[in-house]
Amino acid sequence: MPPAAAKLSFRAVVFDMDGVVTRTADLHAAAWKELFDDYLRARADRGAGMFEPFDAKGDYLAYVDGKPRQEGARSFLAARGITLPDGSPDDPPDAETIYALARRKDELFERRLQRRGVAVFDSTTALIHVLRSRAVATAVVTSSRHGREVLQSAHVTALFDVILDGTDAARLELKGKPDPDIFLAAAEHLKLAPRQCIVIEDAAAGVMAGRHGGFGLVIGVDRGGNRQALMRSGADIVVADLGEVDVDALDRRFRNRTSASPREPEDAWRVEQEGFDPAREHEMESLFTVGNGYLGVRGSLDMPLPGSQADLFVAGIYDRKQPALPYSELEFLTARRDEYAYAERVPLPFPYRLRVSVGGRTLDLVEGPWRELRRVLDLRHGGLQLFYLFEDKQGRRTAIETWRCASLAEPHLLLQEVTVTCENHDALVEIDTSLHDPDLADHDPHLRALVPESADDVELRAYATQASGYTVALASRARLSGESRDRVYVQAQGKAGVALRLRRCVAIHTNRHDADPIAAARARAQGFSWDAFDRARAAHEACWAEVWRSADVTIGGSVATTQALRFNAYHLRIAANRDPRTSIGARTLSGRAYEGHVFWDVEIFMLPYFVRTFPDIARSLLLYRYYTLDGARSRALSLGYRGACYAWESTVTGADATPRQIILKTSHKKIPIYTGHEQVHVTADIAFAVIRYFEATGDAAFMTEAGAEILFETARFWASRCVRKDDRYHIEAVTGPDEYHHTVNDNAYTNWMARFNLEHAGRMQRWLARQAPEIWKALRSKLAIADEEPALWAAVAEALYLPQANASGVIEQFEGYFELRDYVVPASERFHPPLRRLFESEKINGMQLIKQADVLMLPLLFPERFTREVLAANYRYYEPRTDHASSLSPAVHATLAARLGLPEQAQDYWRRGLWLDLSNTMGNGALGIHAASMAGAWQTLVYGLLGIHVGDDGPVVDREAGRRLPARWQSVELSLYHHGKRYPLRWTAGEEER
Ligand code: IFM
Repeated sequence: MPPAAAKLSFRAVVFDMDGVVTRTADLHAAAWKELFDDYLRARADRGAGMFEPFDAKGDYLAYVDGKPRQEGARSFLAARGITLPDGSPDDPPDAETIYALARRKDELFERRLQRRGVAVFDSTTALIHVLRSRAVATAVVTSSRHGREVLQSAHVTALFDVILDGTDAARLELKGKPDPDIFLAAAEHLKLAPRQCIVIEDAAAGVMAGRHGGFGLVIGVDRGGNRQALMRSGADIVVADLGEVDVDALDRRFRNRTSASPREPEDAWRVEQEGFDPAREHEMESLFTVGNGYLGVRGSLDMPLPGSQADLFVAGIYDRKQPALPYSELEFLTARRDEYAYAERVPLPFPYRLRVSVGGRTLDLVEGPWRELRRVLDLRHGGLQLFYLFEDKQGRRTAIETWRCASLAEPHLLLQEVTVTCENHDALVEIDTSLHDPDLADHDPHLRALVPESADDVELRAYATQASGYTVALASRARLSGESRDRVYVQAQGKAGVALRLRRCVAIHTNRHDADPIAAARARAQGFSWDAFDRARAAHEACWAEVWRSADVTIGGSVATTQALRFNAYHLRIAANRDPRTSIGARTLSGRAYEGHVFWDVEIFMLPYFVRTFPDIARSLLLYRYYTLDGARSRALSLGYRGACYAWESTVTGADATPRQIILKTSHKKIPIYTGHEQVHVTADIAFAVIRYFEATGDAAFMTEAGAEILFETARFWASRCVRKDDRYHIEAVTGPDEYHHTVNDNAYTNWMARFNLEHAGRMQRWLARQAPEIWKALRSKLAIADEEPALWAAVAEALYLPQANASGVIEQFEGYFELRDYVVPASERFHPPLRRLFESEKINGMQLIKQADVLMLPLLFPERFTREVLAANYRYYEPRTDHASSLSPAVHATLAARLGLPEQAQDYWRRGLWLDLSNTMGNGALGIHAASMAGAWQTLVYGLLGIHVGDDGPVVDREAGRRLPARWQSVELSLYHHGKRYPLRWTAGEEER
């Protein structure tokens, strides 16, 4: 008798129909093509735009695949900048409405169906038979109204316990994919929870729906060219055909995945990862970073592997560029920059390093053999746990559990706890806690090891940076439980089932804060009492409880969304500290990308978040700009201007650290980078943030001590940077936020921001002269502000040319932009890092293709200055021309789509930003998380989806918010600061109707 097959953990599989079960996807694609090509050609013939045919692959997959017909038509046309009225279901097929087009598509599809009949994928039906023989229920869903007929003609209805098609979806008022409604309804009909089911889909929108519905596992089927999109949309596995699926292997994946997917409220407090995938290990290290803003440590394994990027970063520790380290992508490098000693943030040795051996055998993932690995990031308490299970050929199992944190209460202190249990055997256990890295030169090429005088009970390590003269000292103490002395290397007899516990503290100091960092590290480590370990942990956790009082956002009805929001809030908090001499790098202290440089990301994307959650951190981030004013002044001078011109990429002195070129690793081609000297809008962005901070906090002390000086010096810069031609001022040779176009004149965004800067400097001068005349006097003399200067700022502001909306309501991005070759971005080219574009940088400089929101930043930052019509016209124009190669872009589009009453687009863009790191949707998480996107997603939720308005009486949620929020949400709770007071806010579904 064959052995009985093991019971499977998943209870049902929900199949998408077209392209997964039936071979109907190509019929749909062909019908859409015929429909759109006819329509677009007819439009072009009457002079409304150029004819650009529908791409039956790219456009089909991106805009219509998996969606209900009306939605598909609307979303493709929107991508081409065409908006049609919805019309009504009775519209004749030749009417120019969404309903009419959808109906025509239906007719074209039916005609094809009748001609060709329906074939099925045999591998899919074979899988269904195996599943059913193993007591797994099956369902099929489709947004096609003909779903049932199609299944009947294919003779497969008997294979499914539940069938839901477009007709059912309309009757049940289910929203189309990427909303998860139809999958959720299938699970409900099966009387199962989504987490007990697997979804199988071939469309990116469907994969997203499965993911957002909280299904246990989502399988993508790539029938050609769609693998990346399916992965980016959140597929756990992508196969070319279901013939590749082995049900038992699938069950293992399901068990691993479901232990990681959030379902219970408590799951929203942690992020888990099971198993080990060498290709994704660097990405995991970024996600599982612990830190406290003073320092960050990547979430590497305690026993690092040769390829681990087990970095410690201390804020503000930079050194001269090492060309061998990556810049923003692994595929390119930047040259050595000898002239600047603070060009690159320094990776430092891993402070939690362990070597463990049991019975003389090293236990790590190289030596193995390991059976289980799990990482759990405890968001609530700011700690990381790792669980390893090793099992040798003789079946001897050893479990290692570790916990680590970077204390939020005492930022120079790291704690670690290690438990080793020989589960079913006795053996000698050895734990070596030495911080020595034999490959220091490779891992940390900036460092020269110093030889500090060692002390008996403390392991001391110190390093000097090559050019910048920093000293970093680490002092580590470790003690095995039950012992009375500390040892770097411990040995103990392990007994079956008995846990051996080791605790460690590591102190980290640098000469940025301590004259003698080695002594300071030693003193802190030696001063640490083991009796106080639990107290130190409790103090750290109490600080996190405090963090969550201000930063927590909970979504009733979506554990996964709450988890993502908390994950982002966790990362934003561990990126920031209250040291006004440092700020937040684009990828925080979680990775090497962008060399730890500080961009406008802080002032425009993150500041609005900190201002409302941790206003003291916001203040400190602005003070960083105050302390780097001297660098900005020297920069303005060296460029031939007055005042202060902030660095596009900044480190610690205010000097510009942007590389002048990058080098492609493959071809060694050198690509010039213009952003450093041209992206001057950052100067006005900082002034803008100063004003917004002041408005939100009323912090007059900040304004008089630092803010006003920033405003005056930056206004001075603009007054000298603007050039007068005829009767107007212009700003020439700049790069706007869209980095695909350099050396342009009158970039609308730059000009608007400069004008804001000039105007507000003038206002502040008048305010200061009135409120604090002594301070104004002192400042005037310190900065040698001539009597006529404030009037000049006002005059330049007044006469500064601001590109205006044209007859269609569209503002030209810069002089001559509309004359460039038009380019509507196909879906397949969206949301990728800009690497490929770099190969053709000069070509794209001549096209209308843009990298990220540029003109659209204006209605985002100045909502009251643009009518709804102008906002809509610009959104319609620029959105299809944007490839979102920057992680900053989705949140901007999400907020504006929400304001425009386009909830589906808003939610779609929002999810992209919210899950950008957790889903690694840009594929470049290995070098660190994307802090601006995280904070941008928070801004979209608060100001876009919830429509929160902050008036004199504090923040208020818009009564119409429910129209923009996902239908499944029952409530949102959060709190915001305004003028020193924290306002708890709540939105509850259905309340507006009451
Ligand atoms: O500041 C951004 C810029 O807008 C696009 N490139 C990446 C930078 C860092 O995030």
